[in-house]
Amino acid sequence: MQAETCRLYLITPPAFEPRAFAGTLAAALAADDVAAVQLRLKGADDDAVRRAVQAFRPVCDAHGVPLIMNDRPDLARDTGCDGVHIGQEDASYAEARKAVGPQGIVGVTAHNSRHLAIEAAEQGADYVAFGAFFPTGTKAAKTRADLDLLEWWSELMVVPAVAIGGITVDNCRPLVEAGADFLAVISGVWDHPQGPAAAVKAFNEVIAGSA
Ligand code: 3NM
Repeated sequence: MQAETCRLYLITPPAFEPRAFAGTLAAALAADDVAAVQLRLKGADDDAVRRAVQAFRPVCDAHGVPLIMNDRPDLARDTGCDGVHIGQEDASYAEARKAVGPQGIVGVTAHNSRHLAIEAAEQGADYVAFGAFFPTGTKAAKTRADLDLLEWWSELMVVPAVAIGGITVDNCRPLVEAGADFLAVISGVWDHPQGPAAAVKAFNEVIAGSA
């Protein structure tokens, strides 16, 4: 996952019916540029996660968008996902890399910590994720991150930075201008008043129009 300009990184909503949601996802991916899709199904059993991968895989493939598994390197490997995103309490970077191989994407949550981000980058992470930038109802976010962190990272480091947490079409511009490489979004896309496809278009318009 490399980005010349900032790109959108979609994360699935907290709950969905896989086949129905595959249609929603297809419409979102058809609307405009999306860099990656993360399957995030907290608390679901493994079979439910497998069914979701089966439903989403053809959609992501049709749009050339990598499908990234949240939390679970073992399931990422078993289901043939393109990568895995790990938090600080999930598997280690080494386990994640081993599961998805040298070509797989491994992303690591760094919260608001320069130290955790540098550690992940030195280990070989393909991106580090900072957050939460704004209040979010989707998750009880442990930390708040600020624009200084993004600016500092993007000036010093080449490993891409993902910004997450409460990001919407209306509030994302400063993150883009501060150097975020990816905007990871849940409710700002799936709960957009005009629907997900309109949200994907609108995010891309703000990104294109940012300095
Ligand atoms: N991680 P929304 S905030 C999954 O701060 C997640 O690490 C966060 O959902 C962090 O776009 C968050 O709806 C929720 O706010 C993102």
